[in-house]
Amino acid sequence: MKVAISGFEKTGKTTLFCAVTGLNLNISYGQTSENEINEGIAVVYDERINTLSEIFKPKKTTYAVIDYKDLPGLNPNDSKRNQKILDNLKDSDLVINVIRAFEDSFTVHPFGTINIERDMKSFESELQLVDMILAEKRIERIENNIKRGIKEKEEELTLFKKIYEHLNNDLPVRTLEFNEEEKKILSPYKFLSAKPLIHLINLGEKDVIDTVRYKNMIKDKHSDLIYLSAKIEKELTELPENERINFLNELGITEPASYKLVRASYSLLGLISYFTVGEDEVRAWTIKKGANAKEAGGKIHSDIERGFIRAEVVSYEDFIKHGGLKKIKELGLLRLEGKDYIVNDGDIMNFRFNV
Ligand SMILES: Nc1nc2c(ncn2[C@@H]2O[C@H](COP(=O)(O)OP(=O)(O)OP(=O)(O)O)[C@@H](O)[C@H]2O)c(=O)[nH]1
Ligand SMILES: [Mg+2]
Repeated sequence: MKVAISGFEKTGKTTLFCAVTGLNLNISYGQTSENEINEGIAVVYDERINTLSEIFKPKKTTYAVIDYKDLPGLNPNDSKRNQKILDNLKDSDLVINVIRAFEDSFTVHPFGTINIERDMKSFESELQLVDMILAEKRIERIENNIKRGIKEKEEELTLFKKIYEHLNNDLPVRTLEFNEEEKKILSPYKFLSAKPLIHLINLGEKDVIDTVRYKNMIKDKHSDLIYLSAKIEKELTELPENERINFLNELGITEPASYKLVRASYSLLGLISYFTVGEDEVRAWTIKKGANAKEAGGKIHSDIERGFIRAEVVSYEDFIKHGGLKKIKELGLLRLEGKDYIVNDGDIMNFRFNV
């Protein structure tokens, strides 16, 4: 599972990447080369893990993580270069489009002016263009094969034509519905505009408190917008813990906005966490939403999946409400679940297995 940070040139992508990964890279002033890609890991901060750690005082505390990569910026006037860059989105499961809303006379805005809606649309169009080329190539290939008497599936041709038509109407593949058969046909093809997308509005430092001005700039209601200042977020990661807390207090907020962004990415990727607890380690384990107890155990070790017997489960809420395992057991709240149990986000689990 990988998140890609993309968008037009000089919008603050690398700054944001540093903020979420805690890496301290040089922020470039000239044009980045088209193969300059940064990769790193972002910690998924979770209040619940902190609380469990305070209770168990373990030797080790382990948060969930997700992979992030930072791509070079797109240029509105160079679609050839853009296509090469966007090729790197194929292996990503979620795309973040960083939009510049900060004023800075030293850094040229790719379009000359701040306009959030235009930049949202332009980025989507770049993705759609790549997808149109892919659909077009596929259609051509199938039609040529049919001409040469090679057997091809009629449904496949119809499907790619439907996708092409949709893109040609300036709509992303994401908004098309597919039946099971179509999904199967499409599984080897990586349409970029089918991937979940977050538009991230990179604000000026003075604007983080009052985002109303920017919210008014957008006509349509979008649920997938996140507002933050990449510069502030990067600076926050570089501060020692106590200074960071003071800084946040001054802004009247409890945690860095980049934590929220990483959590939003996690949930848009369809991921949830279950926890294991003890004196050695308190740990979050990442699973796909809908995974069963047996699969969840397999994340720890394949032996647990193979020799799965039962899982002892208590929800995080029950655990906190009753203050610990002893009381939970007395009250009979520690459930014994079988292999098909669908794990919930925040389940505290212990596996019984036999190999
Ligand atoms: N004022 C302000 N400047 C920012 C912010 N984010 C980035 N910048 C500045 O914008 C310039 C580009 O920042 P980068 O993070 O390198 O932007 P980028 O999108 O990675 O650039 P390319 O990879 O070259 O497309 C630098 O001079 C940053 O200091 C921000 O939130 N506020
Ligand atoms: Mg960059």
